[in-house]
Amino acid sequence: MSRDWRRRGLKIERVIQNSMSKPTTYRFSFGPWNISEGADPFGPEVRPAFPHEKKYALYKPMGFDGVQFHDDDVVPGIDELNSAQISKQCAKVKKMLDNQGLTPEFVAPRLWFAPQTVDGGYTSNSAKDRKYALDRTLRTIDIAREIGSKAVVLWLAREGSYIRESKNARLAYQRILETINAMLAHDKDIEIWIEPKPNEPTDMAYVPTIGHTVALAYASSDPKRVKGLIETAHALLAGLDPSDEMAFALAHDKLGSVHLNDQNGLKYDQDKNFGAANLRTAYNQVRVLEEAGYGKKGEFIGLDVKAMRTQKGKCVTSHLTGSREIFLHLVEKVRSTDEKLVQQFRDARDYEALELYILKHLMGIK
Ligand code: GLO
Ligand code: MG
Repeated sequence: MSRDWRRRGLKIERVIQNSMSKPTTYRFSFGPWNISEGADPFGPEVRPAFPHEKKYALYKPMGFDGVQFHDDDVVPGIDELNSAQISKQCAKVKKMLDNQGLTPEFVAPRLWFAPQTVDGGYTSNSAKDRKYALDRTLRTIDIAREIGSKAVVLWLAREGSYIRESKNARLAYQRILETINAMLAHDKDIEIWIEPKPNEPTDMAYVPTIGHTVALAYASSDPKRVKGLIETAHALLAGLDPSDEMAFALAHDKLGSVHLNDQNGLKYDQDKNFGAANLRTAYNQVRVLEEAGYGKKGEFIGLDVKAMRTQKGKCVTSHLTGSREIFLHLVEKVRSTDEKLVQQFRDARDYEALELYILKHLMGIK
């Protein structure tokens, strides 16, 4: 074991001890797109539109303190505006956030809608389109700073391919790294949180897992400022366990945020309510976060959940409050797990007994 790893091990132990001594008070966030009108690829909206501006007043009463933004959630029509107009709009949003007592958790460049990003942004084969993607990303950093956010999220939606031969994958990875370095150079304080996803909309994405994210972070010009955002459904789509993905990021001190939700098998990205498909997997995500003291430095419990299309109503939010509630119940389950007993089962290598204990604990059976 190298010195560095031993030191990191000790640091992790300290974090665990700290997290045990004082329970975390969790703060929650979501993005305005999580209140939607129910459109899917096969049909239109089924609920009346509810304007973004009105959504922000709902956060606090629902128990949420953080707002996740796309650049054009902050500045609608961003591509048509000059920098003075963008700054003016940012000041307006900042004032609204301050008035509501809300924290802007992050801003993400929406690089999957514009005609310039049809075949990817940073990894497009067109130099002109790559320039559009970079310019828009640097503008996103400025927006984040102006509204008081310390992080930019890169969900690399179209950085991938539909057929392998369409792009040079090695070059694509280098271009993603160059972009990250250009972002770090543009602003000396901003953090970059990459949100990996293995597919959808592309068939094969270039940064499919947190392992890829962490490798990019270490290869970058300022590894401390490059982290990951792990979404439950994305990890499951990659055939991986979301709690192990989170544990990997946490072991490297690289978990910027999470998008908790759920996913019923290898299908389209479902963004189901947290715990809805697999309560035990949800419990294990909470367990990993709680054990590492996640949230103690102000990290948010971010949700990325979608209301069912079948749900009636003008402004459906029950999937958000429900997911938050389940998270908090699972925190109680984690805190009331008999860790001494778990240790005894581990020592005896009696994982059958451990499994039964966990299942009964989750079901509330003594
Ligand atoms: C889609 C992603 C997406 C991002 C959001 C923030 O699969 O989860 O919702 O989280 O655009 O970048
Ligand atoms: Mg997400």
